[in-house]
Amino acid sequence: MTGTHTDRAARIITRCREIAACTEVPGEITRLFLTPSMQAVHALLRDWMEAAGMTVDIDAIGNLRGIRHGLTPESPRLLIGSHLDTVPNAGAFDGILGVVLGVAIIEELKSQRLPFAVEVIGFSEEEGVRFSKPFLGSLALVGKLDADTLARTDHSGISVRQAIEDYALDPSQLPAAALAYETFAYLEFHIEQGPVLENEDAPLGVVEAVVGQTRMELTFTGQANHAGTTPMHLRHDAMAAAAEWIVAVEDYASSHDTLVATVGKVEAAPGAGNVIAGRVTASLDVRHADDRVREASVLAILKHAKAAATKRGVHVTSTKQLEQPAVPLDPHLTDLLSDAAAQAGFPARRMTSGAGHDAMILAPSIPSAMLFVRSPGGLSHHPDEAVLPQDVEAALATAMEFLAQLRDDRTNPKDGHA
Ligand code: HGY
Ligand code: MN
Ligand code: MN
Repeated sequence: MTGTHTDRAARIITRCREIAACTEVPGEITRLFLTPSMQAVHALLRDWMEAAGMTVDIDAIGNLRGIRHGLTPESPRLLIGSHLDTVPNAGAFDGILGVVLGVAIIEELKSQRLPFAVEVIGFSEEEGVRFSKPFLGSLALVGKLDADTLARTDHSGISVRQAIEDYALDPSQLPAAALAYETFAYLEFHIEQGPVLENEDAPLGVVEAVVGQTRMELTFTGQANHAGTTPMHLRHDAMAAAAEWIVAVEDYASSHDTLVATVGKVEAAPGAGNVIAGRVTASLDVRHADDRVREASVLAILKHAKAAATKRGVHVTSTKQLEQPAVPLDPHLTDLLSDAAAQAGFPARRMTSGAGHDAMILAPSIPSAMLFVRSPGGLSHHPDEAVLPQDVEAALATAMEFLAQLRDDRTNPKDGHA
């Protein structure tokens, strides 16, 4: 690949925006698990990967997997990737940047021989939007897609299993989606999605750990009734109960340092302005670096829901969709990544990720590391999400340096690491 370093960064950004045009909703970026727009994304990436000499396949959960082979078919394998699905009305870089950067790394390698193969993966589902359960793509790599998960249904009653079949994939082949046994490490590039790097005017960050998260759905059940004839003291208003609770969630999290708790989705039934809401379902997302703090916070927040409901004669239930402990990333790989960033001329601060990532699913199985790229405005999960070309260039330069360090590390292992 010829051209200047700014060309290669510009090309990565252009490709992310080409992928962004593959959407279920014209005029915004919305691409959920195994929806038709993912076919167009796979076609674009397959073209770029095959042009870079990679062998490309789609596994049974819909992950796109491209391999640059090593010296032999049994060569150890470095996995680089991120996710291709989005939240509704998303930005163009969350997840996608990590996959497109992976392809750019392969292009930069040209014919350079490495003592390991490189697999670039585009996970089919990380956000958890369609089936209210995140990480379906990476869970398949570590054998954690259980029968209950395959039986989950989306809003139109289609199960995960059916969605796989509708995408012309075969659920019986899910075991074959497992990590190749020769995979020795996972590397994920991702936008920070927060304000830290921008506040410090830093292009890159090296992630040491990913905070834990609990995701739940609460249902407040009261009594629908006429908005005009029902006196206030005779109501069992599910909306008012949920509303009091949502403010209590904000108050609770605001009074506990570094805890974050969010109610991002609320649905009311029957949903008419002249009817008292009989039933309200609300999401809950609680995150903290310390699992004990997160678990205690969830219990306290559920107590607030009970109090807000009881005082109105409303009943409240909750279902857990995700209980994901905090995950430390691999110290040795993280040191190598820090060294590579410094060597490339971009000293990167170390940090914890408030966002969840596929790396937290893989890290318990294989040494994993993450590099963050600055998010201008600290904005993400929003159409104005952006990256700066010079930061993309810094990430690619760091990646090439990291591969060189990994090559040396694997050919002359220091302090027992291989
Ligand atoms: O929600 C998250 O943490 C990530 O964007 N999936
Ligand atoms: Mn996201
Ligand atoms: Mn993401």
